[in-house]
Amino acid sequence: MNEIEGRFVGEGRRFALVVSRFNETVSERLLSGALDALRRHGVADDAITVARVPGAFEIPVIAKRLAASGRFDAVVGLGAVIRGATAHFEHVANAVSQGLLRASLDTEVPIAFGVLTTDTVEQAVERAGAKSGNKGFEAALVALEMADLVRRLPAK
Ligand code: INI
Repeated sequence: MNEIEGRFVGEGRRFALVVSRFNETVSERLLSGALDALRRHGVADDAITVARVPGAFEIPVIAKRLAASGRFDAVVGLGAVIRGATAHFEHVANAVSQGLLRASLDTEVPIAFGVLTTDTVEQAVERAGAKSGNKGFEAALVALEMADLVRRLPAK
């Protein structure tokens, strides 16, 4: 049996993080969590690029462009879409999740989904390091694992 699984290897790897400014307090905490995860696993600071976009809706186009550049092993989208704050919650939440999936499939570069979709600001804060972990940290771990997994796959 041949099992393939990615490890959390950061040395020599390059990552791009796309962060939305909307709900900035939460997004910045997600970014801190993601940077913490990458640094703890040996990713060098000069191997990390952070791109900021206005809102979560804008994350996919920039994530796709960065992924397509060939300069990154994986990309992470970070943001918070909060139902209480918008009537078009469903549209923004669907757009960012579908957009990131498509960008990842189109480029074949792993793109981790570090976007919170919650009913309230309190729930978002809880998931951004306050009470229920940090989704930014978790998404960066996924990016590390997927980047390593891709390298272990057979060549096309
Ligand atoms: N963008 C977010 O990142 N989170 C939100 O909760 C949100 N709300 O509430 O509307 C939001 N809207 C802006 C959207 O992402 C776009 O920036 C905007 O529609 C312009 O394209």
